Amino acid sequence: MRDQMLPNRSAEDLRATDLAHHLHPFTDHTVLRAEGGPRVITDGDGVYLWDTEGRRLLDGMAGLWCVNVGYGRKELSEVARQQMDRLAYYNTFFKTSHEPVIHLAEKLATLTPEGVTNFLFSNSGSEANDTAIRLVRSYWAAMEKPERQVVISREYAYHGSTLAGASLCGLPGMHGIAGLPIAGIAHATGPYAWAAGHDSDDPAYGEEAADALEAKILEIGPGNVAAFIGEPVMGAGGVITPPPGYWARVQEICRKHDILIICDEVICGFGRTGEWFGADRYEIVPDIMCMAKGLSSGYLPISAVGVGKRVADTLRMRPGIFSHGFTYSGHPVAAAVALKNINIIEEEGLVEHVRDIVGPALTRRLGILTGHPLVGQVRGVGAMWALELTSDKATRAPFAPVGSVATRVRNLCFERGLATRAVREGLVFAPPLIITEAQVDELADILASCLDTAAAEL
Ligand code: PXG
Repeated sequence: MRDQMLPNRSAEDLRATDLAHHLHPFTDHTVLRAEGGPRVITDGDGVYLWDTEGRRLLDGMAGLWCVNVGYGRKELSEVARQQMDRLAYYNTFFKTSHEPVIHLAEKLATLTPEGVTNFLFSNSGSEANDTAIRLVRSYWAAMEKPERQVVISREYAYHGSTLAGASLCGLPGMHGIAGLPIAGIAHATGPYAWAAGHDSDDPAYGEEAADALEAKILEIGPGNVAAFIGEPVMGAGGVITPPPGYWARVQEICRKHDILIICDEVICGFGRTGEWFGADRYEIVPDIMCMAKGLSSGYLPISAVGVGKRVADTLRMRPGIFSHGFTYSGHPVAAAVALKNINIIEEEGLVEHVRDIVGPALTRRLGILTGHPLVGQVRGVGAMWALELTSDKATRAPFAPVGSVATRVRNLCFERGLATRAVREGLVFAPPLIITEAQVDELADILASCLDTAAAEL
């Protein structure tokens, strides 16, 4: 089958050609060249990937936190083919629509938290977050409070890589390009218990971490703040779980100062936390919620911004145009695939599978590693987990240079058949939601053996 699509070329040829012509995201190309080029992935099935050397990898990251239903779903390719044959493209501008986007919006309204019943579509999480910023600012302009412009994000947040998305990020590397962050974005201290010297289940810390948001609001002046944006659980920043009481207190603070809440569900949405959305898990009532990744399980690019009544009414009930949108907003093929993907999640009970099987299995198997000499903390929820490595469990000191041991463990994992990501001095896991208990065992066994090897090398 593959031979019909792509010329058959050697692994070496593919790597050399990639080095010659392909600029990669988030990559040091001097390192890539020194290492002889990228690993080239050719196939995926279930939770497994294969590369050009024929090596099998258990995908501990569901691609980039997105392949929720796993690889190789013929139902999705079939729907895409049928929709392409029927109507490959039409836009949703200028008073037109099409069936897939209508069905998808209707379906999302049945899944999202109460009050979120209207949806704007785009193609990526970054575009969804850009859309959210423009929405909240235009909401406040419609309310005749145009001075409410600032969007408050947090340290360690990841919200994307467009100019606005990168500005919202709370990761210093994301602001390394001139002009970033853009105006009107601020960052509060994030709820990172490990770095603050607390247990991740310490309720006193939950309150303290939320109060950091209020301090930032007061510094800026509540009358200048449009919205707070947060991932229910921070993903790319290192699976930073909110301490108990954190989201309740954050919402209390936002309500007190009349600040809109944007929930970035790009990673947490569609079952990852063992609920449909992180908002369900942490009882968040969002004004706006941004979805991507698991919306289509990464089979095609699509994102959605769910808009609660308060903001939606300013668009729906007032004359005037919200000058925003993309050629591919609500692309019919992507929308059809997203809808089918949601059907699969429902029919196979994947949200319940994460809640009842995957979450408990990861809690058990990764939890044991807390006793490992290199491991300082294991934390997570549902199917998103992190291990913090440390050279000293009492002081929580990282190794020198920071990240060196996590990177070594990551490299060993790939060699032994497990795809994972190193974040600072930690490792993160977010496997496809279809992972079985036996496959969780396989993941944990490989990880444990790599930690042992790294510990022995030190
Ligand atoms: N919000 C969140 C919470 C994300 O995790 C985005 C927005 C942006 O989505 P797009 O589709 O524009 O990439 C993300 C993306 C990593 C990694 O290495 C994580 C993401 C993207 C790329 C790499 O962990 N998250």
